[in-house]
Amino acid sequence: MYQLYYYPNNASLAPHFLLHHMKLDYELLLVDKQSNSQKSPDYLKLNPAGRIPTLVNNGIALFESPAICIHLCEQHPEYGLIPALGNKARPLFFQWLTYLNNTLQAELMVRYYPHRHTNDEKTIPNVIAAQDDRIADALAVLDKQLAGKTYLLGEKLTACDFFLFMLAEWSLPIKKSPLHFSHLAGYLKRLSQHPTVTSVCKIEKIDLSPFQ
Ligand SMILES: N[C@@H](CCC(=O)N[C@@H](CS)C(=O)NCC(=O)O)C(=O)O
Repeated sequence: MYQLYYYPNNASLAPHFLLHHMKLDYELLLVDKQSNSQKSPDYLKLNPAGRIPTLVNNGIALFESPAICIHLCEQHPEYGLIPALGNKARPLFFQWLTYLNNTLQAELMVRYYPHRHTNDEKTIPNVIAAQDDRIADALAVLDKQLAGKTYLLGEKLTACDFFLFMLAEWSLPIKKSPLHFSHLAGYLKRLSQHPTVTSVCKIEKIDLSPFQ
């Protein structure tokens, strides 16, 4: 039994997609972000970073969404969501997952928590505007990679696709949203119809209509 500490449409969404896709036995435990529960003493014992998500299984509490995704993929290789050791696509899997987490997600975090990145409230609109440009630059890189491909790594669905779908959802409100990019828009439309995506988004009450 896996326990996923989550909040709807947060960084827990990619691990949630994987748990559901792999038909694993899991329990969702809401971390009430509205009351800052991610900073409560009990939660900090599991996740000293005070962030969402955390995955608990077999007495191990794991944080960082991409680490959770890799762990789940490796625990259940029969679902083929990570290329096997020795497969040429494996380093590219790590490259793209890291790009998603370390570039696109990091830029989105600044965009959505701008007050943490300036000590002058007047400059918050400037932080947001700068981030919109940086997010668009990252989306352009992903759009180029998707040209002529069904999935980010080619013809096979991997955990990177679920991770990208999560970040694309967060990127919808930005000035140049993912839907402005033709390859990305087509890919997201297809993924938004994937049974794992539709089921999990129904559970988390995420509106998929913008992708249609
Ligand atoms: N690098 C972490 C980031 C996690 C993260 O920042 N989660 C956000 C929600 S999407 C959060 O917990 N925010 C609350 C806070 O920063 O206090 C990951 O990918 O798991």
